[in-house]
Amino acid sequence: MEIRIGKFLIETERGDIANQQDMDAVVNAANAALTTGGGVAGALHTAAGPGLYKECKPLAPIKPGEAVITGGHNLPNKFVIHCLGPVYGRDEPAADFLENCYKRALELAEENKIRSVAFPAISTGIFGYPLKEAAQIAVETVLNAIPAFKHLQKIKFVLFSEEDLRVYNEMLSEIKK
Ligand code: AR6
Repeated sequence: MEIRIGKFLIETERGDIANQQDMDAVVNAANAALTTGGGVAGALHTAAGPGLYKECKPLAPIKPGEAVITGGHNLPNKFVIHCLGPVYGRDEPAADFLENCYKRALELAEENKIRSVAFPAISTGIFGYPLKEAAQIAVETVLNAIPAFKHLQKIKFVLFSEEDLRVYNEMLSEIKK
């Protein structure tokens, strides 16, 4: 699904964050040490090759709500923005940390003149954040940031399951009305 807000485009799709052609940057749901891990991080590091971790290592550790940017190495994207989301039930206030991840990722995108970014549903896998609550924060944070964008033209939310895609699409349909 896609919705247009002025010149800005928000898209959703069911897919793999490690296979995003035509996007300047992809976002990693990282761990504090910026090591390979599983889920999104595992998929991105595997596809990017060992050069990604070599570039990440000196940038670690990062704290919940923080983000750092690296090259895309063997990925089809020029950049990877690594965000550390909150572990649900441990890093509080979780909503603030998650919001900061999206804010910081968008700031880094702007600073690097990035036009398009694909986000996974940060924190909603191994870190246990309920999908619907996390989706609301993701969508609202992007919407609030749009007026300040100078370079960004497109955000894509890449969801791993049909159910997750449905939740995002329902939320975006509400905005469309
Ligand atoms: N493409 C898109 N979405 C995916 C993919 C993929 N290839 N794989 C999983 N998802 P997670 P977190 C979905 O666990 O909760 C890592 O080991 C998944 O279904 O990747 O922030 C790190 O090293 C879920 O909806 O990230 C950290 O230790 C969402 O992406 C920890 O997990 C996020 O799941 C981070 O946990």
